Amino acid sequence: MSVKASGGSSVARPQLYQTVPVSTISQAEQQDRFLERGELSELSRYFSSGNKRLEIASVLTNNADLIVSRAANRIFVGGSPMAFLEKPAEPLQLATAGGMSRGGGDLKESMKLGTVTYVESGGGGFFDSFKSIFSGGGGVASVPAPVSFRPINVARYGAQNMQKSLRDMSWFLRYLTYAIVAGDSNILVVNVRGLREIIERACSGDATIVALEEMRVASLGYFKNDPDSKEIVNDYFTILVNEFKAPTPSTKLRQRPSGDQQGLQLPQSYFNAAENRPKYAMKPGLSATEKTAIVKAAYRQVFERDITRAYSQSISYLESQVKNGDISMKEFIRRLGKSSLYQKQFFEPFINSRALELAFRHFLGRGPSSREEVQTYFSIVSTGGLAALVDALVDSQEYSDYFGEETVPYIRGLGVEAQECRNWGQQQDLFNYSAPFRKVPQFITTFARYEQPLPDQHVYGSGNDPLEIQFGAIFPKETKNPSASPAPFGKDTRRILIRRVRGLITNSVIPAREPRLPVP
Ligand code: CYC
Repeated sequence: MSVKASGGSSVARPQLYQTVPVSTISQAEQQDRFLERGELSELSRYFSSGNKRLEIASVLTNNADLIVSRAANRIFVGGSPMAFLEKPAEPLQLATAGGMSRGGGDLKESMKLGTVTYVESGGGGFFDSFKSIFSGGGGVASVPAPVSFRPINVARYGAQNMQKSLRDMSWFLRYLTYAIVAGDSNILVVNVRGLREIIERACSGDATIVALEEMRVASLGYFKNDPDSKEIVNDYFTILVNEFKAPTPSTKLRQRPSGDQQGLQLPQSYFNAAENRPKYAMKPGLSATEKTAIVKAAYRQVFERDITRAYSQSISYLESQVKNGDISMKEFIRRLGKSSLYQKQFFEPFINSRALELAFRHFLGRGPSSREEVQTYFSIVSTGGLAALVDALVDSQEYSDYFGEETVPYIRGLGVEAQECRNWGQQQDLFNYSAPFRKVPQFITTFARYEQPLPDQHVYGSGNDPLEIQFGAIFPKETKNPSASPAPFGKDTRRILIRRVRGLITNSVIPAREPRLPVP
């Protein structure tokens, strides 16, 4: 079997944004509970504002060019910026709430020619808002720009920069509509945080802020008579601007004691977008309810379910000890691991190498990350059984670095920590609730496969070139060792025979076929 680029999983994809329903449900699901009243009423507010949110998105979408145009005209001088706006090939067909359509072609032409700079709206708020500036009628006026702001000269700025600027402005607006529909600002946070630094390479960040503020004013102009919508639009623009102003976050480095696994980087956006996982730590001053919640979190981590509810079988003496502070959370976890319940659930039904993988999940919150690591812990469990394995994991440097004495171990998946490639699919599988239903070990076989030589890379397939002399050898000998992989159609046997005839190899270099698996 070959190793796939995905490392054995095609379905694990990072989700880079949240919506109100998704984030609420994922919180409740992580804690095995029904939605609470507060959450239900938040969802209810979200759903009842649904039509309004769609309407807002629709109005902003229909008027996107006008809004962008107004911002562009504010920050650029000496040309017609809108000529640089790239349009998608497909015209948008939306059920319009604002109900306006514009004559596209002619307008675009005139803008290109520079004859039209401002676009007149068919019935929206843009032009109105302009009028109101001059009439002083309580409408929306442009916000004053910062003193350091200088308008950008179109000719000097260059076509490419202009295109990017116009593109960016319409992207900002588009992402704003996504966030409004999702009811969650996550998609803005993930995409806008850190942009300032990139954009400032080309021009001042002040210009972007002026443009964003101008888009805010233009957008609000469409909702003059609708205070609720106005508030929603305004709130999301505030988030957008604040995220843009915020400093670029640094990537997170992974800490590991061993040199080869140290320093993998997790981009901050993955961290921001990750589902929010509460961490639980047992501290002396907490209330009884809080302590119970923490103990439950420990059960969920070690037994994958709340055992008090699922089996009415609490390990009550341990539970009261940890609640009283007689033993630390770390000790509690260790003893849960050595309990007969754990033994029955996660040790006895499995061969040692699978029990080891599950124990990694329960006590370190991750899957094994290298062949060496598996081998080390495999020999521990083979000689000392479950108790030794639990001790080794709980006493590891990594355990104390991440969880210390007080914190309940947690799953360190995507968004919590940088993930490795070599165990990617297996690790995603291991985090599934269904992991204990799988009896066969996954990691060790995968790591072993990685250590085989590269598979047959002959351009025409070496099966078509049995003597390997006609098409030339294009790979250095050491990377091309076709007979090292398991013979798919028996052609290896033929090749070995042929080679032997040619006196190229002897018996001694025919490598072992499969990596030897540890036998429990
Ligand atoms: C560049 N603007 C970029 C880049 C990104 C974005 C990722 C770097 C990649 C590239 O050059 O294409 C923007 N990415 C976004 C946005 C979203 C996203 C908006 C959605 C949230 O996912 N940009 C502005 C101003 C204007 C501007 C109006 C300056 C006044 O918003 C210009 N953006 C601008 C320029 C570059 C750029 C000139 C090229 C920078 C460079 O080449 O160094």
